[in-house]
Amino acid sequence: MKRFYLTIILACSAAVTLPAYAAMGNMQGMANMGNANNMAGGQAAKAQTFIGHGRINSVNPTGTVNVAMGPVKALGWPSMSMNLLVQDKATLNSLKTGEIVNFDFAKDAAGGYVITRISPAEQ
Ligand SMILES: [Cu+2]
Repeated sequence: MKRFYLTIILACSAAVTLPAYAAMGNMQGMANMGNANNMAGGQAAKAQTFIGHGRINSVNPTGTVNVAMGPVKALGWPSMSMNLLVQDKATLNSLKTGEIVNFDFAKDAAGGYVITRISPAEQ
């Protein structure tokens, strides 16, 4: 029975992450994104936190924010707009469209990217 429940949990986690993946189809300059896994490599990648800066395009009821973000050199990403999951759902309520933010994000177990900390940037 334990194995059965574990499967359910994994399936749910994948379903939550799917919208983020779907949104990536709209992004420009995503050629480098697939390399992020290889570049960071193995166990170290899971714990690695990246720093982002950008403007919020939308706060979505699915628990993601769409951010027009600057380049992330550590990942080889150019500037782009993308959907990122927000780990702490309570912080979604404090975010507004058009707001300039600084955030930390990391790769989650399902291979998506999740914001672990986000705050208004000083302008
Ligand atoms: Cu992206």
